[in-house]
This record gives sequence, structure tokens and C-alpha cells, in this order.
Amino acid sequence: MGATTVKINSEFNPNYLLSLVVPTYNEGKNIIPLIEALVEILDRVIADRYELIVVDDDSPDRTWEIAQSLQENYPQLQVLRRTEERGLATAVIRGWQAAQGEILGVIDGDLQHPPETLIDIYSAVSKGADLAVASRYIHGASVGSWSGIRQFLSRGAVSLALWILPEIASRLSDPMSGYFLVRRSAIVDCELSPIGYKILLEVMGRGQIDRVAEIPYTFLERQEGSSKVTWRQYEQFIRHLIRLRFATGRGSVGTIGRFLRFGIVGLSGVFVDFLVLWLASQMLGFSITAAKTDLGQLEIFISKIAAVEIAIINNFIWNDLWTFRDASIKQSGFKFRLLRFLRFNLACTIGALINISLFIGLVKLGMSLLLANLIAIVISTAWNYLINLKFNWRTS
Ligand SMILES: Nc1nc2c(ncn2[C@@H]2O[C@H](COP(=O)(O)OP(=O)(O)OP(=O)(O)O)[C@@H](O)[C@H]2O)c(=O)[nH]1
Ligand SMILES: [Mg+2]
Repeated sequence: MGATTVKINSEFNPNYLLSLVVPTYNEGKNIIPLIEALVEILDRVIADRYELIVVDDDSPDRTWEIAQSLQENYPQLQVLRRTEERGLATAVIRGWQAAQGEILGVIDGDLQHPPETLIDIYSAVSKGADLAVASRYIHGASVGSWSGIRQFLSRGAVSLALWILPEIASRLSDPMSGYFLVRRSAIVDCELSPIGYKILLEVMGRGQIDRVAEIPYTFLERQEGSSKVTWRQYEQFIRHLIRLRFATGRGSVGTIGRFLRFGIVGLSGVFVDFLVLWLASQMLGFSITAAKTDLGQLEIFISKIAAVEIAIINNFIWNDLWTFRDASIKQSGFKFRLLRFLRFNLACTIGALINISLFIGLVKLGMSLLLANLIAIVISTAWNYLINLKFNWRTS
């Protein structure tokens, strides 16, 4: 599905407080217990004033047919069987287009989102939040029994979102959540252009979301069926982030330009670091190319620290004069510049520690040195950039 845009109808039926969409693909074994649990829970709080909408993409295991068989007992259940389109995000939007409720929501169809949490999510919106999101990353929440790699990929995705869309992703601890409710009025006037899996980013990026609430939950193990996540979803996720970056406009081109400048300055720092190490080796008489160097030699240790520090000074000067020029001219004067330098130095030192620990951690998990180093560099660079953007030069 390309850049099709969709609008949500502003009209709703006042008899319906909530329309909850359940996207499904081969969830034949999960759909009955899920619908039963949702009905049981919602009947307690808003009986007769909600609807459930299963949007199934013509699953080979005929999830749609199983869901339809429930309709006799549950008149509040709609089932949409799509044969022309596929994809989680578009399924959710299609469900919302058919919805009648004032509040719109989504929950996975695989029982990984505990249905009981819905009560707290609903209560947050009914108390005034525009958006209430179930989060795996706040106090009282957990990702359950995820492997180290899965946790790492999830955190990596959050970091990437923070880096490309800081003003959107930083509003939530779990911007990747697929379990949330949103007030219809917050998304009616915008053109949604869903792609991939992350419908929440689309809602945050294009909607008029003022008040946000987060509710902790534990992501449950899948008992039946299998995950539909493939590498394609990661690729779509990156395309989605970039598309939103440009679509939301808020300093979009400027932000990418700034990050590129930060990257160029970073590369100049690598060059300076090498240059200083080489100069020191000439002056102090050690070799930078020989194998099996004794790292216990004090002059090498001091030279490396000097090389790093001089590279940091180099990077600071260029970042202050060029990358973040707009922000630094607002706070001119030696005292402010010195403060910025000290903060930059601290952030880079922490960045270097993140870099080294990630590298060691990933290698211990069995990753190759090359991949581990690449990931460690990407994440520590994102850290350096974001921390400096938000807390040092404070541009946005
Ligand atoms: N309609 C529709 N639903 C989908 C599609 N892909 C996934 N889903 C549903 O979306 C929900 C989440 O998908 P999962 O594959 O479980 O993804 P996940 O929960 O983020 O990841 P895992 O932890 O690996 O299960 C499930 O209810 C899926 O059945 C799709 O292309 N169309
Ligand atoms: Mg799942």
C-alpha cells in the first residue's frame, strides 16, 4: 500500500462511546477467547455502548469466518474481511472508518495485549486524555519474557524514532505500542497515510493530540499462532518515519540538515583523533601501525586520552559555530559557551561509555564485531545528537 491517504469521519453515533478495532491475520485460535474477554470486561464498564470491529485480511485460517460465527451471540461485533488490501496499519484505519464510536481504539488479536488493561486505558480517555497508550516501558510495566535481541531491536526502534521524530516520539515512553485509544475528534481533520505496523506514530504525527496518558502493562507471550513481523516491517518502519518527518513539516528539512552537519563534524573528529595519535607517536616514539602493542605504556594511554579530548574540542567548536549556530547565537558570551562545552564533553563521555558497553554486550550475545560496532556507533551517535539537541543547544 503506497501513499494512500484516508480521513476519519467526524460524525459518530452518540450511543457508542467506544469502537475497538482488532486487526487479525491467522488468529483463528485466539479470536474467540479474545472477543469473549473483551466483552466480559467492557460489559462491566460500558455495556451496550461499545462495538468491536475485527478487521481480517482474508486469513488462510479463516479467522474472519470464526469471528463471524460469534456475531450471533455478540451483536456488538462487526467483522470486516478485506480481500484487496493487506497490512496492520491500513487494517486499523479501515476499521476506524467503519466505526461509530466517539473513542477509537486498537488491540492486537493475539492475546499479547492483556484485555484487563483496557479498563484503565478507557478510564484515562474518559477523564480527558486525547490519547491513552498502553506502555511496556513505564513503572509497573514489562516486556515480559523477550530475548535480549528482541529487547534490543525494540529499544533500537524507539531510539530511531526519537532520533528522526524527536518531538513526536519523545512524548511517549512506548511510541511503538499497538494498544491504545484515541479520541475521534483528535484525528478527524487530518489525512492519515498508514504504512507498515506503527499506526500510533501516524496518529501522534498527524493528529491534534494535546493530553496524553500512559498505562503500564506486561506484554504477554503468544500462546497460539505466529508473529507476522518480518524484516519488511522494519524497512516499512524506517520509510514511515521518514515520510512523517517530511509530512509533519515542523522543521523537517532543517532537522535532517542539522543531523547531517552533526555527522560531518563527527567525521572530522575521527580525523582529528587519528592525527593527534599519529603526532604523539612521532613525538614520543611509539608506533600506531605495529601489532601487539603493550597497552600498559603510559604515553600511549595519555596520547589516546589527549586525542579524544582534542577531537571533542574540535567537534564542539564546529557544532557551536555551524551545526547549532541558530541556538548558540541566542546565548553568546564566554560563560555560556564554556557551559555548553562542559555539557558537550560530559554527553560525549557518556556516549563513549554507551558505545563501548553496547559493543561488549552485543558481542557477548553472539553478534559479529562488525555489526556490533556499527550498531554501537549508530546508537551512541544518536544519543550524542539527541542529548545535545535537547539539553545543550536546546533548539526545540
Ligand atoms: N488485518 C491484519 N492484521 C495483521 C496483519 N499483520 C499483523 N496483523 C495482526 O496485528 C496484530 C499484531 O501482529 P503480530 O504479528 O502479533 O505483531 P507483534 O505483536 O507486534 O509482534 P510479536 O510480538 O512478534 O507477536 C495481530 O493481531 C496480527 O494478527 C495484517 O497484515 N493485516
Ligand atoms: Mg503479537
